[in-house]
Amino acid sequence: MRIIQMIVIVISLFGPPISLANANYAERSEVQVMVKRLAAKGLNPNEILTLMSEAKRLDSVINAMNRPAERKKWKDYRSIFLKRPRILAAKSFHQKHRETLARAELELGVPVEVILAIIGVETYFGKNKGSFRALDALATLGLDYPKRAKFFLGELESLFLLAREENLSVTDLKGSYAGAMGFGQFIPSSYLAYAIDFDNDGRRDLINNPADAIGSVANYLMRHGWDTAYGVASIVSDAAFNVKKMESAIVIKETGSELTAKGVKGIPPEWAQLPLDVLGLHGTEGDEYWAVTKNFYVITRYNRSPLYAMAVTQLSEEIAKELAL
Ligand SMILES: [Ca+2]
Repeated sequence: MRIIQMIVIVISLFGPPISLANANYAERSEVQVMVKRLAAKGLNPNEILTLMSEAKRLDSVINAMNRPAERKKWKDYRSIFLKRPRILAAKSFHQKHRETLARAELELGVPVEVILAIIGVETYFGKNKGSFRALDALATLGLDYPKRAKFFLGELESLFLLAREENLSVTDLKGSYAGAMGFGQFIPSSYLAYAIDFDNDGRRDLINNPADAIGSVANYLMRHGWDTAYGVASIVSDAAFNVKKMESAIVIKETGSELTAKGVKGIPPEWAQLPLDVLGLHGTEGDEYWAVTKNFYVITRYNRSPLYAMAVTQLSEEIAKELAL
């Protein structure tokens, strides 16, 4: 009797926590609604429910959502991405994919160094594509993270549509804690909308095919309005009065000459007629102010954080210098 009790205790201490691992997401009312919508688009409801019953709630995903890198100040954020090894990794990725990158710039109008900087910041050129199952990450956030539930439930739905469209297995798809996948970390809805087959093999593979990833990053920026006619950001001074909140979202509204007339110094003369905003950042040597163009805004369509967009901008400049582009 005692031995049996001990065995029971040992099993309950060290055995698999079956009831905890399985959150029974298939039974949730939100999932039933999602399944109905997907069924209306021709997906098999039983297959989706089976997959949802296999989806796991991951506390690590919720914890990661609650401490994003974007909460850092610019001086700390910058040092994560503007390091020498990442610039050298860009160089070696460029050596391998030089022709594809050049073709992306030619056909889609986004500079090679900007494409490289995005892939470099997102995944260190494919080295850190993420090891969370997209199904688990999106189910956890869509069903157990009320703050962003609506958004992530939408992405979960897109994940099923994506798997059908690209003939992928939902349970094989891996990515970040937020369900972003592949070299450029596309969330499922972006994958569906902006991924392109850039090597013409009949598939859009952003996870294992760097050519498709390169073309798709460029396509994403092009479709959001990238304009090769002008730059991204230029440092200015005497601009503090024009910045309501440091390190906050930008609104492109005043032209360069309007800002100059108000007293902002250092706006590039070729930006006189261009709509701009001024971004304030807490830099290593105190507060710094940048005039930013619509291209900067376009980068924030990839990731809303202005710190992210500035990291991409500055990394792209370092890469351009290194590659003599
Ligand atoms: Ca392809």
